[in-house]
Amino acid sequence: MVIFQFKGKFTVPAAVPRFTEAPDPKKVEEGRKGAGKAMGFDPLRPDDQGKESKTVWTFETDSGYNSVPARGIADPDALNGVAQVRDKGEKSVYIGRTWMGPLPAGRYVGRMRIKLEGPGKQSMNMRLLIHGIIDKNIGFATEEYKRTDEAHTLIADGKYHDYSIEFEAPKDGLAPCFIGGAYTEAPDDNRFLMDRIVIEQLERYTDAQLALKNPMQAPDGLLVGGEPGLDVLVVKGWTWDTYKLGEVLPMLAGADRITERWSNSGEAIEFPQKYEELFKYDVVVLCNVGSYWLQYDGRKVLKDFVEAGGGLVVLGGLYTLGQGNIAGTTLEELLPVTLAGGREVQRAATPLILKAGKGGPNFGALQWAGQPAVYWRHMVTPKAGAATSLLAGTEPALVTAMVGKGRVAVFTLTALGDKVGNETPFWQWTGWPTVL
Ligand SMILES: [Ca+2]
Ligand SMILES: [Ca+2]
Repeated sequence: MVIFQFKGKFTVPAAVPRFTEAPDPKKVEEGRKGAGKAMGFDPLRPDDQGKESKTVWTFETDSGYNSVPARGIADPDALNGVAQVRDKGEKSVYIGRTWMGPLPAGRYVGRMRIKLEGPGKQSMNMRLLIHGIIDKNIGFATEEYKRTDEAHTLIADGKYHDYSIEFEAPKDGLAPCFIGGAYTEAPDDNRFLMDRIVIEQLERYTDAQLALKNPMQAPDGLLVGGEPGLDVLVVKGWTWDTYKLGEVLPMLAGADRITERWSNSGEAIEFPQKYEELFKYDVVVLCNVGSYWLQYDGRKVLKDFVEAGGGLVVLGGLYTLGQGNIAGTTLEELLPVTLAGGREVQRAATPLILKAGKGGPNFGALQWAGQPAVYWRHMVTPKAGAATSLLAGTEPALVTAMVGKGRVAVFTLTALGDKVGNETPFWQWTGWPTVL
């Protein structure tokens, strides 16, 4: 049980409440396959329709960064107790929410939860803005205006209703803005409230769909590798230092041949989007990095880079592989493993001891006496034809395969967990830098 204390005091009950029901195995399984997104609604409110899944995002109009100059007011009907308001006496105010994203490419509907307290004519104009891509105005009004479009008619019955706007995000990483104005001809008689905007994905575009919209091809004659010598592009996500990337890569390539990009929680910041930018490297290392922020262009360029002879190393963690929204992308096609899904990083019942497997590289000569151990690992499966040159217990720890002229290596282990006995966490083992 996790208790969040927002205000006041909470006393833990003297007698710990017992669980009266065993967990539903079907729900547990569903949860394991989910995206692992944080909840954005209040599960204690039965009227909260904020169904949470990897395709629904809830944006309160009174929290998060919002550049719409709107005012919040306490409202018991608002799902989080606060809504934007055009109060009595006000003829016209700004309402809305900006930067609702980043979203993966696809088709969406934005549902605005709005309450009108009558009587009198009221209207709302909503500007749907995705910078550089969409900028259009959608009008909504009460029926006194005798609008014929039912979907755009506002209901002034003192209750919250959802009003929808559909839109397309033609590429990954966009963040729509709903910038609106609420207006009335009878400011002393009525009030307008906007609680939240729920963005629901109607269709996610696969990379195959995006490829049709956006054909890309490496320029003729462009070769992988750039200057002579090893050039490495590394995206340093969380636990990069535990993995000792900061020591190992300079030993391999020399510090001046390493280009760093950063990732906080899976997003690769400023990953190359053009063939000429990526093909000057020999190897790309993605440490705990997911697919969204590579964007379609970055994923496609990376796939063509590997097929043309580049190397790709993927290091496991909470934000990558099945937990990095890689399924359905060109990145998934590159991987020598089949992903398990949104909860695939799981703790081993007992530490899994690393040992040499089959196929190159040959790790047989390393000092195995230290019992290098893995605690949490991705529950992924090697694809046919892949080599498993490192094992954790009997499970694959390093899986490699040729893809076109290039090679891909996936470490299914994560640098997470605590020592429990005489074993050594693998990242503290003397052989680990050699393996990496
Ligand atoms: Ca609200
Ligand atoms: Ca080179």
